[in-house]
Amino acid sequence: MSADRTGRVKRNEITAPSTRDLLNQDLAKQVRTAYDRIEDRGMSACLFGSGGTCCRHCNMGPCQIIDGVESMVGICGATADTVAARHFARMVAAGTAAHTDHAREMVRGFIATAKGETPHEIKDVAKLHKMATIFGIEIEGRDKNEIALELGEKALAEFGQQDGVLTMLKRAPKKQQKVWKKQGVEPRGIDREVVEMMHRTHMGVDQDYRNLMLQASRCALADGWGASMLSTELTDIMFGTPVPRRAIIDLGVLKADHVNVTVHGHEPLLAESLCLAAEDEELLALVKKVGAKGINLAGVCCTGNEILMRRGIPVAGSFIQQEMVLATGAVEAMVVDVQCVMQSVAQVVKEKHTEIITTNYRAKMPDAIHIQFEESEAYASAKKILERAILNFKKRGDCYIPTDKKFDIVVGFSHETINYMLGGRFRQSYRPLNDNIINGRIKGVAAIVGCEHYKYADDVHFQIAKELLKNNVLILATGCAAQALGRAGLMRPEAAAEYCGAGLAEVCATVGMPPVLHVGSCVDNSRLLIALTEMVKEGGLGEDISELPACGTAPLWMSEKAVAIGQYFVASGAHVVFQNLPIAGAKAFNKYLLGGIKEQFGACWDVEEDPIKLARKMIAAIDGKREALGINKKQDRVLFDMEMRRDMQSGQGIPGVGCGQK
Ligand code: NFS
Ligand code: SF4
Repeated sequence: MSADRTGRVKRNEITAPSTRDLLNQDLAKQVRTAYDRIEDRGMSACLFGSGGTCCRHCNMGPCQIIDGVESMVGICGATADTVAARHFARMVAAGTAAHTDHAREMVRGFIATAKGETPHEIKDVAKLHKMATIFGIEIEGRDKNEIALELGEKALAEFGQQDGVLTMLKRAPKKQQKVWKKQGVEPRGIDREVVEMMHRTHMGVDQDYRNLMLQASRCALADGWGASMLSTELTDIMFGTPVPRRAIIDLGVLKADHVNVTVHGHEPLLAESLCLAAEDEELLALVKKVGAKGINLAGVCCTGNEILMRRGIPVAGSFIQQEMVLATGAVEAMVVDVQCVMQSVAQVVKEKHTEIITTNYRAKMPDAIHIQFEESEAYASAKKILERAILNFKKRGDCYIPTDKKFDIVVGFSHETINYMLGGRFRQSYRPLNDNIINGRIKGVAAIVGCEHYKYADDVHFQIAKELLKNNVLILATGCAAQALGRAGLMRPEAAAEYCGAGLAEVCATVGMPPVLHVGSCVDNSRLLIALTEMVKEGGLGEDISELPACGTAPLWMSEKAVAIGQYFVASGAHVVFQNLPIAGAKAFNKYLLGGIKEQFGACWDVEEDPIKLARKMIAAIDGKREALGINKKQDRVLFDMEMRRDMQSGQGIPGVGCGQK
């Protein structure tokens, strides 16, 4: 299925069974969704915008630039390369800012928790100690809350830090750290890099695309190894580091006889409080009174991923399903925080009883109800929201839930889980993974991350994944991409036998893991940085991330956050392939991002629209690394002997995972 130049997939081209089913119902035909807006707009995407050469950075413009045509530079003289690079760099800054503000809230929540001001507690003490050690905090003989408070304050200081280097950069492979130092891109403070990027992309400042991209790398690194990593680690300490668990996904997780409350956005502070309040006696009594069987919490987008990973709460929908979740008519309240919430949600529910409740002062919208979530009164705020939803249950009108559309998944593959699962309880390590890569059973590792949108087919993630798995590439997934792969049935251990090449299938069967591992939300891409680093440190696969047989993609990227993520992967030495990037209108800049930048960081971007070709490019990149490492030769097929099996199976005891393990 292809998309025309207006982009975009039409209603009749949707492949997702749940969406198709729902949109065919009369009930759903009454609401306007993105698919209708696509048809109504009917315009082609602007070539200048698509190519990255439209500049609106000052009021002499807007200037549409045509590369190579002297009369078509900007009024200020800016070239296509400058304009496209500035635009690209601003996307990195915006994406980093989003992750940063999210992370800041989590750190503030962490501090409040350490002070005993929230209903949460410090759950993962081992990780607390580990992080404290990285930050040079004394742990001996100290109370966990005392350590957490010091860690939280030190973490918060990294946002406003003006000089020096972010603490967690030192977690990276030594060689990588040297590269950053040599290129002068070690982030000094998180906020500072975003501000400097905005400054340098202002009219008349930095007009050298290479120099702009140095700051874009520094800014992106402040995201990956700074903001996002802080968010992931501190959230884990507070709410628990994910372990494998079974869960369900897709529109069918909504329940007709329950009060359905969906949580949408990114910051799990509120969602975690809702999870606690959903068990409140008073509320449960009220549920009975309105004639419902219970409260069914379900996630959407990355807030969904956060509580899916840590609590096994079902996911009702990913980014492109957010309107569908509401079109069912079965949702009492959609509680949103920040990011990736389409303004249309308030319109979809206009004729329905569903309430859209905004909860963060940063993110309000017309036609929604605002109930400010206060950290200091987290439980009370959560209770108030749920109470509203429960009382709304009686007003529910017609609804349609595609009940047969829900899929089993196994999730919760944090870096710690991968370590434990592969290495076993007593010898946690990445050794078995590295060994299986070296002996060729696993060709390499691919990250499929990021969003979804309507320009290309909605099964792109699945197409890419199938091709990778067939070629024995193990997949780590995050964000909405992970949800799409879960809906496609690839997060069941049984999927290994159905989709993988012999080598990968054998490894998955031995460990009892699915061939696509759900690593978390988009901020959890920082887990991938750590996983890749651990593979390097384990030995045998080179000295830094750029030597690993690994590759990443965010094919259906929509958000600027995905560009920040892509850039921090590239700057960390990982090859990244997207379906498109708005850089094609600027020849030299395009060539630089898709090649030249490799000389500086050991990795570059690549673009490919066709999903199968994209997957093959990833495989070729992985093969290239194998070749360079000298592990590309066909190895004799080694059957697992008893000791190897024991080693790998000592990961047993992880609840809910594995063949025959319950
Ligand atoms: Ni990531 Fe997650 Fe989804 Fe994209 Fe949005 S929810 S943070 S940005 S759309 S993957
Ligand atoms: Fe045009 Fe230059 Fe102003 Fe951009 S900064 S709008 S290219 S004059």
